[in-house]
Amino acid sequence: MEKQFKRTLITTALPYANGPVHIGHLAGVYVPADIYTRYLRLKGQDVLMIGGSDEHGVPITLRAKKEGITPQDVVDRCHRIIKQSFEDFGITFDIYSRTTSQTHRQVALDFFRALYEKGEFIEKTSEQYYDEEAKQFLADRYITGTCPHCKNENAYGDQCEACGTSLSPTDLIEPRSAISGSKPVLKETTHWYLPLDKHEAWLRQWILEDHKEWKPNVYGQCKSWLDMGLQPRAVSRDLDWGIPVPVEGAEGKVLYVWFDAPIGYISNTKELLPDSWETWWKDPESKIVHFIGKDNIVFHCIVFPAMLKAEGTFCLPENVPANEFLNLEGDKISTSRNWAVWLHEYLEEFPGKQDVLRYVLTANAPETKDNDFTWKDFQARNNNELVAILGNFVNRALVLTQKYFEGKVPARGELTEYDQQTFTDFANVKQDVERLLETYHFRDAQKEAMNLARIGNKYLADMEPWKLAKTDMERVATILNIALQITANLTIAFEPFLPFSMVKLNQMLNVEPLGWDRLGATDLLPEGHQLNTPALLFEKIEDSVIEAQVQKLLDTKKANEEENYKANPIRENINFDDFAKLDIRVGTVLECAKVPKADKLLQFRIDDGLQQRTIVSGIAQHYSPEELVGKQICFIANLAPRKLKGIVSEGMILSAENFDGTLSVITTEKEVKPGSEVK
Ligand code: B3M
Ligand code: ZN
Repeated sequence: MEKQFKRTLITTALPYANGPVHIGHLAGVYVPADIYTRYLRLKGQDVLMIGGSDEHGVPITLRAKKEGITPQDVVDRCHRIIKQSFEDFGITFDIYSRTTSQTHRQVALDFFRALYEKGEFIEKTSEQYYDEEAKQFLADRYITGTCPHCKNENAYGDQCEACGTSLSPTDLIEPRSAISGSKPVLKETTHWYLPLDKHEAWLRQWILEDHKEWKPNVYGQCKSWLDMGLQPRAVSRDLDWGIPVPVEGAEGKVLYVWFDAPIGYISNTKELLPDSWETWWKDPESKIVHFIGKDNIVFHCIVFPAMLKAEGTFCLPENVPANEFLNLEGDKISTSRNWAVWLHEYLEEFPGKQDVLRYVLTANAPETKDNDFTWKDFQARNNNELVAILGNFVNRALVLTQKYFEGKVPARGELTEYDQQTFTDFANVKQDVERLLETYHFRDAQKEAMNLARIGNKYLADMEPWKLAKTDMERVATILNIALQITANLTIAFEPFLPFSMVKLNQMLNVEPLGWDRLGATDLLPEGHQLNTPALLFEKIEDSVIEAQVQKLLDTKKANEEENYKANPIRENINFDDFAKLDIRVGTVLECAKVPKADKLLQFRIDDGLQQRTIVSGIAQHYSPEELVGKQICFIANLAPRKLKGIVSEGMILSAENFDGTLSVITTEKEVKPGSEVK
């Protein structure tokens, strides 16, 4: 038997307050969380939905620097916009607060102190790069230099993007600070670490044995982390933006953003319920569910639970139904490249159409794999489903009732077999929707609700009451009564998914929300009940509107490409002799395999015309090894051999880098003999 809980605490990932929110946020976290919350509330359960902005961390300081304002200015502005967008889309938080609040600072500090005093941290001193001009320690991404492996001059402190090797900042030759451009110096710094390795055993049991019901994408990611072995994680940073570490001698150090952010769930609960928040977090009768995106899985399934366990008085989450990513028209959504549909812009361009977006994002939710949002699909789902099925059915039922019965629910006479069958067809809707919602299958749950509308639509189309009106008004009355009962059921079933439209529909039906428990009933509207004048629930979206949205994205793409070109201008001229030094050849790929422990590298065996040679290339994220075997590729044949991850690479495979960073290897247009020169 599944455990029954007294109350449910629903948390939603705290978005970084360094920009507005987009459809990816809604689809991944907030719409499913809102559907779940609304559903539980409709069931009369005790539930809280907690949200807020994540206002610390390096990206916010960078944004501030770029704009010449303070980090506080950045988060004040972004928090306001984000909060408004959520409100506009009907995301029904019980509280939406922020991690710069006083309550949060206090709760986070107390949490840190509790762990510190219990000896749950280890302290480690290491040497890290320090920018003497900017007077600050440098995060890995803010150090650039020459890659020791391929000599790329613009490698980052954590990775060389040219050859794919992961680095630590001290590997770089001639490091430079990305902030001031000066040469950073190594300086000792002490930080506090959460020894995750100490928590590994119970985490394995708790996740891998006790929570086999978690979504496969979540379970799988946890398993691979646990199988790799957990390492201590620093919970502090050298930074001037954040919550100062409350320990003597920790000047200039703040809590790592991923330490304080999940504590934000707790502080926001406390801000909302100063007297009873602890019940929600500490009573084993509370069910805690974290709604997040897939990039946050490790923090919510491993790090935060370890923090809670170390503290000792909190409950662990019961489930973490993380979603995969939503892409936009085939490309990854990106704030910095402006590749997104921003919620505030959507509402300006599609006023009043919140539910259309909620519907489409749920219908196409990235529940098990990454999915793509396209404007064509948006239009098709609106026109073919919301308008043609749900809207059409409801409208016919209401308009015909106005026409033949002055808007009063007509009396139901004797039922035919078909009528009975129609009732039977949706008798299970409540049970089905509940089962799906309770197991976080939101797309399928919404499909069930739409199925109810399909049943209604088919019923009216088959019965054709408009034809019977000339001969058999009694029959028409029965048919419309049934259609109206289905309509009333739709207002219940769709309430968690399409809240705005169901307010309208309830208004047209002249009823207060009918109550979840009555879903499936066939007597929701009594005979003689007066309906209000109907209006259209949804309207068709024309091609021109969709084309304008697609054009807007094409313009963004073009602007990005121009920008990229500017950032990557043609280099200065060289002599022919310089070019002639390069010996570029065609080779045939004989074998290709992934390099262990290097997620970007592929190892090739190439037929170069004369013999075979090994080449290592950083394209593993763009090709699977099988795809390349048998292909003719171009490579630099006279590049001095060098070692990558212990393998001697004899040459370099040429590929074109798209502006979005994707790579495409260069092949020949016609087949040529291996060893042919490229000139
Ligand atoms: N702000 C990362 C993100 O927006 C982070 C989530 C915090 S949840 C506690 O993806
Ligand atoms: Zn390199």
